Amino acid sequence: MKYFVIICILIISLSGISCNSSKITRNQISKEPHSINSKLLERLGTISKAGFAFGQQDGTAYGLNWYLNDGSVGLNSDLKKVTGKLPAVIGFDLGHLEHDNIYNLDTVAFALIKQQTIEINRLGGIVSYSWHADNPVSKGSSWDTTEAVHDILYDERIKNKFNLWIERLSIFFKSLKDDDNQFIPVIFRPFHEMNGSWFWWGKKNCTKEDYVELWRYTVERFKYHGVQNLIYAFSPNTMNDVKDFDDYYPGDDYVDILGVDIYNHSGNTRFIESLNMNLSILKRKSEEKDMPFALTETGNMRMGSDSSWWTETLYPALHNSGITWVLVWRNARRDHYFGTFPGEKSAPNFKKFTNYPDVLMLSDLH
Ligand code: BMA
Repeated sequence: MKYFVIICILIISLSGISCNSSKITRNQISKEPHSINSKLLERLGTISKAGFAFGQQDGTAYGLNWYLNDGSVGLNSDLKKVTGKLPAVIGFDLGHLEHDNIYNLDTVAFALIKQQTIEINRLGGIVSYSWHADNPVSKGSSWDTTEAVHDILYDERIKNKFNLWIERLSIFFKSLKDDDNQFIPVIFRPFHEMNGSWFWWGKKNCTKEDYVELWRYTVERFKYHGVQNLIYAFSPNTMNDVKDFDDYYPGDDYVDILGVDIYNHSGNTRFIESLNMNLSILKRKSEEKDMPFALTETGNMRMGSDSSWWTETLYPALHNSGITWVLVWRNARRDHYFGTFPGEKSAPNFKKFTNYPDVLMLSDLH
């Protein structure tokens, strides 16, 4: 009997192995114990136990009154000028890399993005890439809502163009190596805010099924080009309910991290309500799927007249929420900034916020 049981177990486990090996998914690959990506995922898990990492889009590339496109001055940021500390997460956008351009859509040089990615990784920070890709059909921007997703999937000419775009991004991703010649794991957050209709991959501009297919196709294409260092983040815009997540979710085999983009555009009360509701959806999903979750974009356009926003509005909603990081959008101009900067009204309050023990800047990650 004992031997019979052992033989049964062997047969079951062997059949399991053969099943799995015929369909090893990307997500399983990223979670292999020694893979580079699993190390970053593990780190993200550890971070959320201590608090949440704080980040800014383009934060080390430019700020109010300064612009760094040669990389010679090292890492600086408006937030560092205010607090003495660099952010723990830096977001960059890859829009226009699909055309092999030198600069992205916000005139940040890809050479600088690469150089700073390497440097941020060396210092123990985290890099997250979004992709405001142009519309492959109309040749307009991401905000050109001419239908394109269906064509990428089913029109050979557009598909070939998109394949070339993915190939160009692949070359960039594969060039991200550390001092030991190992690939640097980065977060990649394509086709974001799909439950809104402002991008060509958004709600009214393609079917849900085509959106999911586009995501999966993109992941497969990167795999085809041998890209191994991407951690995929799926992030809708503020969700009305869980349907906004479920309708577009590409599946656990194609996603590593869950996120949401929520801005303080409709006042603090609405913002806090949305955050609470949305983060509780993500928390439930993250527990079910065993994936980290993050507030992948946020910001308040009215910080100048709401100078205690950081500690009185943002912090109470994020404290103990379980998120791994929060990323505020870029400091582009005086009428378009989402972090603070020296002399800005909320700067002292931001400094107070970053002194809270669970708000983690780069130097707090160790
Ligand atoms: C938007 C704005 C744009 C920018 C885009 C991509 O939210 O900041 O000015 O081009 O993000 O970074």
